[in-house]
Amino acid sequence: MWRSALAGLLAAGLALAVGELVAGLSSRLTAPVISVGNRVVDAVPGSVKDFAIETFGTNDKKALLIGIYSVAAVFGLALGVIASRRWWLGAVGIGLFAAVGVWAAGQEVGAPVWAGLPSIVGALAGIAVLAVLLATIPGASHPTAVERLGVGGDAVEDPSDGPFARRGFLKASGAVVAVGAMAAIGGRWLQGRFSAAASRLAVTLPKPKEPVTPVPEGAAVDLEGISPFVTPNAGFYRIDTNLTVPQLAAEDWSLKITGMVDEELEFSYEDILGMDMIEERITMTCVSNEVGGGLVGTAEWLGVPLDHLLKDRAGIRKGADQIVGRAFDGFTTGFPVDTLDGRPAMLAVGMNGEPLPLVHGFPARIIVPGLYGFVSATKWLTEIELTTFADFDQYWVKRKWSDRGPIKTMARIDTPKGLGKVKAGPARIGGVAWAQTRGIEKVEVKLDDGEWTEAKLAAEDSTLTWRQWTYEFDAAPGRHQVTCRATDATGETQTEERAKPFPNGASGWHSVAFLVD
Ligand SMILES: Nc1nc2c(c(=O)[nH]1)N[C@H]1C(S)=C(S)[C@@H](COP(=O)(O)O)O[C@H]1N2
Ligand SMILES: [Mo]
Repeated sequence: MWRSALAGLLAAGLALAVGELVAGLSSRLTAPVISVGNRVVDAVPGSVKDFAIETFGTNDKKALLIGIYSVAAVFGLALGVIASRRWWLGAVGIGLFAAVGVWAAGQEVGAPVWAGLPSIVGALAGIAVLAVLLATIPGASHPTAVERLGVGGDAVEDPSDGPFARRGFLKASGAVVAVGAMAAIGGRWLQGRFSAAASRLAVTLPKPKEPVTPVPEGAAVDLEGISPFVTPNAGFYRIDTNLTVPQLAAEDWSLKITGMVDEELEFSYEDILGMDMIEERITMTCVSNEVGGGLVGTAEWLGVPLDHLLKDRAGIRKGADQIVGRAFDGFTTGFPVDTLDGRPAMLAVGMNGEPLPLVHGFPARIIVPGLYGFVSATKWLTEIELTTFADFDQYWVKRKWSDRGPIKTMARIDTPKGLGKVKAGPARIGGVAWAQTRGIEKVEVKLDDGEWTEAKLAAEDSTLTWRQWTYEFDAAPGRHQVTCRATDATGETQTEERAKPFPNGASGWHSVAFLVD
């Protein structure tokens, strides 16, 4: 029985591995596991996305893939057992398995009619392997055809006969594992050919008309554990719906501006790099960021103002109230035309002095100060459409999230960390606060059940970036709790009321417990 189960597991594994290999043959094909994962991401309601981010952080995608592999493994084990009674049921099972893959692949954005090929070829390989392995298990049902190939069957009577006979199960299994591993590794390697990394490396960014102002003196506090004022690209949070990073070469990319405009336009990457560039430090925030969470970061973005592209070049027609960003991966965003109020919203091509990293949207994305990423920050952008809120619901609005995304005022404690240790005596607490486009006026801190006291604000960079703060106190031994809250420059203090990220961003005060000794 364990051999039958193992045979099923190996057949399922080989089917997936061959699927990877076939997917490596064309940039228009997607490996079955990835397609199925993409459909899961599409289908889950916003609350589950929230849960996934909360539980697995930015490992949510790895967790999903592990989940899919686990389901496939259990399915394979069960199938092996069933197939050892009636082998053709095993074949039907693998066929059903493949049907899911074919369907999932067909749903990929821009899927060709032959999108199901990796699943179909994978399934045929899986069925063949299942048949061969079953033939090496005494008493297991298997197609008589494999016997004619000299595998199993009568040969089982004689251990020395035929390459796969009798105790040959282990040999055959070993061979399947080896072939499967080669197919999977080879497939991943072939898929790597479609990477846009080379295209990105070849890019030389133009200089902005005026270089970004340096971070003002006193805006970045010297305190261990506080977030660096400018977040390095490698440490910048990544949130999107993709299991694999969309690969879009600059040479193949273009940006269309369509819809309610005076003139529809299309620009190549060269065209964009030839335009006047601005460079601005802007703090981005994800709507899924929990109170105290890390889905926020500040970068120096280089790009062309949306004002230039949409107002000077295309011309926004009267009546248009929504700017929709459409991405290569099928994702969409939408934000009010009114947001173009002079703030440096841009089509960004550079991040912290480099071409946009692939995970952050190479070749180009939108950045709008003051709006959560899910309504504005379209990565791998291919089209900007002018339309109305009445006419179009963007990706997350279809999933019941808010259709407006102003960033809520928030203060976060960076140091000490939760249950962190602090030495008794003079000590410093520190963190960041943000209220993009409004600015931070005040951060207050409360120790245990004490009074609210004002923290020391670092110098302000701009209203578009976060502001660091510190608080000095005399740490007495024992366990303590610190809570913080920010007041924005309109005079509004962030609410204590706890809200989950769904549907328009988390609220509440961040608290951290720490130990003094
Ligand atoms: N094409 C595409 N763009 C996208 C998304 C996406 O899923 N697909 N996610 C958005 C969300 S929810 C956020 S918070 C930001 C995150 O940008 P980052 O990964 O560069 O930090 O990208 C936005 N742009
Ligand atoms: Mo987000």
